[in-house]
Amino acid sequence: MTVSECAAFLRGRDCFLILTHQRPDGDTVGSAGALCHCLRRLGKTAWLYPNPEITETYAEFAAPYLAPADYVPETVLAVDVAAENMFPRGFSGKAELSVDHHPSNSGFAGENTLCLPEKASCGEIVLQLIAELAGAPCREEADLLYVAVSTDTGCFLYGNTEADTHLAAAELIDAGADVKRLNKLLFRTVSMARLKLEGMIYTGLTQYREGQINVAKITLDMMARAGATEDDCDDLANLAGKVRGNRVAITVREQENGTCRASVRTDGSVDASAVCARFGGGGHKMAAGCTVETDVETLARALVEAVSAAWPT
Ligand SMILES: [Mn+2]
Repeated sequence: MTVSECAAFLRGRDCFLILTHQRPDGDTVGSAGALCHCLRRLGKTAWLYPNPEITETYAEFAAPYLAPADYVPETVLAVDVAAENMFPRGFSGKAELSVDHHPSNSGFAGENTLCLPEKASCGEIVLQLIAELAGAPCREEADLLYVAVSTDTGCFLYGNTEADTHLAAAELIDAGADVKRLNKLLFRTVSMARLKLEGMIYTGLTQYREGQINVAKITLDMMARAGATEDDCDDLANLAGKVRGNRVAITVREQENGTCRASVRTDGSVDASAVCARFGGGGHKMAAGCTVETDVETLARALVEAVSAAWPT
């Protein structure tokens, strides 16, 4: 459906419950929160499903909108959720509407799907929806949408960042988004546990092929020694690739369930998805992953061998 069709759908309904995705990030929380706030501005009742996995960083943004336990919604919609298996833990039921930007959106909401895969963040789609519903976003919505847009683009650094992304951010700044506070909070502040964990990861970094392959290993023991939780583990897969001269970064992380999860990031010279497919995983040419029942050292060694075997001649 189009943005205006989606706006008409929302205008015709009431008593909304908005779903965010499992392991919620800034885009799903910020987009859902802003839409919730805008629906309330229109006189509607709207709440967010209390996603049990919201991390400390994003808790303050979701807090004013979390549905009370006895809330009975009439209309359930999902924001930034690609498929039903990404519905938040503890939720059972259907969603009538999907607002999303994942190219892989499964179509779980049928024709009531507003999916714009060319957008870097779902926040940009919600910004358009708000424009259609209420005009300019208010200050609260601008803050929430800035959280969405900035986090899904790694503070406007990732390859998904377009001129449109910056235009959306400019609109949000005009609407009063507190970018100074938000940028400091989201991109220039980390927990002590995260700093300690990064220190251990950098210390343990191993290099192959004159530093063109870099391998980071993260064990449960390191996590425990750093006092790190899942909230401290954003973007760990990007650390190894920061070394000058890197072409392939491999990150292997030990999981609680006895498996190891690996992520492979490349400059495109080696097909990460083909490498990970050999271990039952997959992904894209420049970013892929796999989960294997083995230990960190064994998986790291096997991946280095697989990458070497695929090295361009
Ligand atoms: Mn997103």
